[in-house]
Amino acid sequence: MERTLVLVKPNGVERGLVGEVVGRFERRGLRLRGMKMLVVDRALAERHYEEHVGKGFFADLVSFITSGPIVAMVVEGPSAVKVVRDMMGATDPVDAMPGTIRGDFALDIGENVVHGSDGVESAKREISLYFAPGELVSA
Ligand SMILES: Nc1nc2c(ncn2[C@@H]2O[C@H](COP(=O)(O)OP(=O)(O)O)[C@@H](O)[C@H]2O)c(=O)[nH]1
Ligand SMILES: [Mg+2]
Repeated sequence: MERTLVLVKPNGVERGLVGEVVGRFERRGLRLRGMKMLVVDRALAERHYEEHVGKGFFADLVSFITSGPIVAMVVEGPSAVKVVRDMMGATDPVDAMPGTIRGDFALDIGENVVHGSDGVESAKREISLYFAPGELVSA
């Protein structure tokens, strides 16, 4: 079993896609172990996206992720990191396959509706940024 962090980004919340995104994971058989709505502040955004510090799009990335409420969730299942990434589709929605979340609901790389951790270690780090241990439930 693995756990991964999923965010519905501000445009996904604004567009009313939270249920759509959560429903896809639930119907696939993945389990929700924690979920909350919050507004990300600059400090959390910079820690979350620390691997992208110095890149040309970093300022836009921080500005966007802090621009409105997001929904953060911990999703659990077999190979959850890969399964979720596959269901989200390519980072650039123009390259994302139809049937994926980004392939069905996005066209702009900067506003690609969802975030999913890219590995088991980054998932642990990112989950701890958004959730205290007591906020997560066990199987
Ligand atoms: N504007 C812009 N945004 C980007 C670019 N690359 C990545 N991003 C954004 O930064 C986020 C984090 O990048 P990355 O970790 O590489 O992609 P992800 O793991 O698929 O979300 C992506 O989801 C995009 O929203 C880029 O070249 N231009
Ligand atoms: Mg990433």
